[in-house]
Amino acid sequence: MAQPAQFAVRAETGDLTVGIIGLGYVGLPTAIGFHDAGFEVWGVDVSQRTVDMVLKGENPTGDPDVDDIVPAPGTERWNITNSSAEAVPHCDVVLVTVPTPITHDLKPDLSYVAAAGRDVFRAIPKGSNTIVVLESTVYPGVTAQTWMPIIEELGLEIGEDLEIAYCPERFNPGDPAHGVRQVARVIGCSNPDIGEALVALYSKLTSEDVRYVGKLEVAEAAKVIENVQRDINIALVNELARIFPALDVDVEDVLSAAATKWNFHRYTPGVGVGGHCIPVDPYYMIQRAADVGVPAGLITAARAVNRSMPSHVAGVLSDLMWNAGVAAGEAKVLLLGWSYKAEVGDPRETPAEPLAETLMSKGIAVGAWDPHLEDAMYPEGVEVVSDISSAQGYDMAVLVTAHKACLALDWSSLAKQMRTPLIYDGRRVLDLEELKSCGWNTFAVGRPV
Ligand code: SAJ
Repeated sequence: MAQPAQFAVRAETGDLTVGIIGLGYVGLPTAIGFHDAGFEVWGVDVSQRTVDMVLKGENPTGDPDVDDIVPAPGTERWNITNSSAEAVPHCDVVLVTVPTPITHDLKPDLSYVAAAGRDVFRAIPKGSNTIVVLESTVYPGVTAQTWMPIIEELGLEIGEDLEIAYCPERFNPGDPAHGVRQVARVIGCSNPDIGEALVALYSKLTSEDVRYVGKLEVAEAAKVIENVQRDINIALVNELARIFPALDVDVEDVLSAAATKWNFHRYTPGVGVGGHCIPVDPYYMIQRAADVGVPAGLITAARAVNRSMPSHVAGVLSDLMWNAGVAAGEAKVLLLGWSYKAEVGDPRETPAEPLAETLMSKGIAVGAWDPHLEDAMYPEGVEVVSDISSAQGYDMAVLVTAHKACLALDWSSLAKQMRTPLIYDGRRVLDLEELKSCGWNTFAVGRPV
């Protein structure tokens, strides 16, 4: 990599080679975005299946917005491999977009960040001053804590062989209005010149604001708290969705009334909070606060509220079916939607899973229909309904994911297929009056029975 000033000039003219490590739902659109912006791109993924699909111009991510934009085989400036050792020596800057999940005991799993970093650092030519940017969501301090020991172990020098920086991904699956080319970015780096050089680079990727915000930890913290705030806001409406029905008040009426105030932020209660961001990122902040001995009671409590929603809803559904005269041990529930979010085919951390598990633990059979998911993506025990017209004899239909395909169902026909026509709107998106006119007995999260 040239000196920061030259880097910025070369960023302006697209005369840089950009490496992207991890071609998932963030990395692949990022690689395509930089390629479209005129840069030479090297994309790396450890999964041979992913590499093979991308090389064929196919989309391995599951985000439909990526379906038609993967460059065709043989496209210029587009290099795809499973080897960082092959790619990194060609690159002036390397972006790392690997998963940062949580373990089963809700602790941050940084193994992908460490492994990707090690592969990249091993391949950096001495004296090249290659910039390595972590984009994965982590908590403040992780980039330095995870990567510096490896850099020292390999005998590399910051400012000579490489620089490290942090630029959080702000990618929103299934939302073309907020793709990698339309979201604002922040950049953290201990070296302001490198920070500003990266501003020049990312300004070629996105049309929105790009700014250097200071040291790594500032940018790391900003991304985590963006999602912590969202989790807390959702937890508030989920808690209210349990309080107001007990007061014989519909929470949606209350939230819509409150939303007439200029700075009330409207969120919607639901069967739970899924995905690889919102239910995960708060645990990074909780861990970091614990590391320094500062309590994170509110963040922890919000997670507990959102995690409790699937079992709470399962209890409500069981009572509703019992009250409707459905014999215990015979009850069958049909989940409409399984993916964690509308218009994407992604079951990660979906609330549908604990909802189904809790229902099945009560002896209630569970079927699921989601046109965005392949049959193999469902857990054991769930009856996969591939064709909704074949769903027969269910007692309760539950809207779990507000896919357009769910909203567009032929509700009259479905009512006739049910043994007991009970419907529970788990996302507060259905017209319950219309459903009632189709013969359904209607219920919803946050609505009095
Ligand atoms: N959810 C609710 N009520 C709400 C909003 C969401 O129950 O009012 C649920 C959803 O059903 C889903 C989960 O929360 O199960 C997460 O939904 P999300 O809309 O936050 O979608 P994500 O997880 O894809 O979040 C991404 C995040 N983007 C990044 O981390 C870069 C998040 O920061 C964005 O704000 C969010 O997209 C977005 O705006 O859609």
